[in-house]
Amino acid sequence: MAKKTPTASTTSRSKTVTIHDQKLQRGKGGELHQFVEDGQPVLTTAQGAPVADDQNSLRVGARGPLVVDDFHFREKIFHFDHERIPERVVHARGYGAHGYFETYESAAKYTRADLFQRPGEKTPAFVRFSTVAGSKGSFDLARDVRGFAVKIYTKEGNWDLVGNNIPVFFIQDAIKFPDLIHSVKPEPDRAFPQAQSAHDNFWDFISLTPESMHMIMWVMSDRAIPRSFRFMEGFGVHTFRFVNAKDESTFVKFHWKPKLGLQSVAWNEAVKINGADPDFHRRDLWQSIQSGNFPEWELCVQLFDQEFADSFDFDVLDPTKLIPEEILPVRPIGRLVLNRMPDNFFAETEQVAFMTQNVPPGIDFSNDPLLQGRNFSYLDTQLKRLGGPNFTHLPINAPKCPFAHFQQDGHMAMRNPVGRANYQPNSHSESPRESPVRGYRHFPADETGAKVRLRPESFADHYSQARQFYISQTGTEQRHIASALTFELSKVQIPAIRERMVSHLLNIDETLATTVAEKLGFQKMPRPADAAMPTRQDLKPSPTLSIVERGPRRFEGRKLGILVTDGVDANLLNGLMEAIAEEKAVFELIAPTVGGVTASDGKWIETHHMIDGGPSVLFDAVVLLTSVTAIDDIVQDTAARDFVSDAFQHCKFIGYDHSAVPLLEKAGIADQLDEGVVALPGEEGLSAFVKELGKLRIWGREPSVKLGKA
Ligand code: HDE
Repeated sequence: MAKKTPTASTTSRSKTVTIHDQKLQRGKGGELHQFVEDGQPVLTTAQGAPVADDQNSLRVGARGPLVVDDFHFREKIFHFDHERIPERVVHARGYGAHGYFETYESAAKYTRADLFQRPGEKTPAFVRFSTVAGSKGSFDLARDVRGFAVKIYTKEGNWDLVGNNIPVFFIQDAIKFPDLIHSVKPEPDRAFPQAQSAHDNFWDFISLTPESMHMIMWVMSDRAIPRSFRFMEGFGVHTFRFVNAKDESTFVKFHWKPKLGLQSVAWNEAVKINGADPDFHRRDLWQSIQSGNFPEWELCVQLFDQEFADSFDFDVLDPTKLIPEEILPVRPIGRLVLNRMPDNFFAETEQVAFMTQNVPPGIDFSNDPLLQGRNFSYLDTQLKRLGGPNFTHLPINAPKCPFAHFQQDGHMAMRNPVGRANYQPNSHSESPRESPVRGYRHFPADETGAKVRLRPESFADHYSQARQFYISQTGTEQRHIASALTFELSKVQIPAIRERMVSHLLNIDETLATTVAEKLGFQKMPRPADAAMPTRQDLKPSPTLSIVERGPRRFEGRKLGILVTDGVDANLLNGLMEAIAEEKAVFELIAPTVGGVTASDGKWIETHHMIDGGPSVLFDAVVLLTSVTAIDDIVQDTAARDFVSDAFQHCKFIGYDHSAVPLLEKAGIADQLDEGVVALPGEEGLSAFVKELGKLRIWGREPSVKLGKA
């Protein structure tokens, strides 16, 4: 059959071309796959046959049975029935974004990793944030560790730094991982609770696992309820190795530091966010990237040699320990910017396969037994989840550098090797060859020893760093840890588990232990837990471990909630919106009804939320801009009262127009006003008010808040 030449370039994307007198559209991959009629693509089957009717299945007569000839129906339902793949056994709920890594300066002295050689060079990256325990459909603000998994598509292969937002881990040996995870997941007989550690099984396991105490302090702190993915740190956790071109090794620990500083929410707030917006974290990332506010982290490293490792108080192979930044400062070597959301959640965020063993030349492992166990585990999980060995063919997982190997066939093979030879060695000159110079060389560590099952003595101190973390927190943060422990243990039904936990707390901090015991109604204190290493080291506080100490002091990247009514002072509102934009923050307007309000200048202002759908827990600070004519109605609205009393209880700044005073009264806070409740425009003006918001919270208010007096 004579073929017509396409009328458009075959390399162009999303262009319409004409072949065989038919208009066809190119897909993003350049493939010809869509008929076009009147500018709109024609629906087809997966085999490409145009579909005439997608509303009615093929049947005999108007009311007769369906017929098996209906291949379109069969294919459509078949595919739908197979849409689900197993969710990740841990970190099932996640959200990802694309971006790039930019190198600050050459780190060639320490590593030959190609991505760290040339200052200013950008390398594509994909990041997936996650919670650990909850299933895919669970809520974002669970008290949980957050995954912080980064895939960097380097010119010498993908590097996956599969980290968390907490620098230590619960266990020291990967063989305990299934037990840890079974204990935190819903209990097997009753299948609840979902996405919660507050239940017997988790605390039973933890209280029998003293090595988890350091991590438990972190998980009970506000680190486990971050305000946004954008405001949390990431950690590689384990000690890795950098290896340079001379095959010299330097130990390295990786840290991601958010440019906008650290921020978490309060527990009461987290609980309410989960109801108001279970997608709070993913919506936040989506909105900030879509609006061009690209989140950014610096990649920092702690570099050290064997001599430092030998002199350090703890074993650097023990993943339940960190190296305080005050002892070994972090050094920024590049930055990560997230600037593009995936086109399709499933294709990218769900199918992305992270594996700790994905390292390019120049990055190597240490003997951390948890890391080594992980290197073994991640390949299996991808095979199970993605259904075959060719998951590296999926665009999100494929390297972006050239690659050539002899792996072939298998389910869903999309890129089989070309040419005649599919074996090595061969005598074909065009066929790929090993390269001893460029190729990955494992660091030739000298390893000897008997084959044994044991835990090294150097891993035995489980309490010193747990205490160090606790004493490094501000009073507010310490109170939050005590409340979190009390809440979690209050859900434990077996008294012996609660007691066992308090006996560990006694080895960490006596006041913490007594506070928790009192709140749990203990009649007498248990004995301190027996410790594998009886003497706890008296470590100095490490202020870098506190969130509050290292707050951002800026409102940039945060969100103000402005409650408005009809008659709102137009000047005040416009001034506030300008001040917020100047600070590179954002705002949303909340109104008593859906749609909008009419301002004092007669102009209609569209609003984002009706008050019931826009509670103050969704914002970092709030402002009440009402009017004398509307205030009588709004004070009757319980959602409006909660808006104010929650903001107050959560120690947020509240700005208000003088007409809103009755709302403060109705919310029961009028006699407790402090420096965080500010009459607007205020003596210093709106810009000064917005600058002040950078303090984020008036934590000093927390112990004295009294609600319900209206
Ligand atoms: Fe993971 N972990 N893990 N983990 N992990 C998985 O791999 C595992 C550990 C982490 O967004 C699984 O693809 C073992 C520490 C993140 O896709 C699985 C051990 C740290 C993610 C697995 C650990 C992590 C995972 C499940 C004990 C922080 C999500 C699905 C030795 C440094 C990645 C998957 C994503 C996912 C195994 C411990 C981080 C089963 C055996 C420590 C961020 O392979």
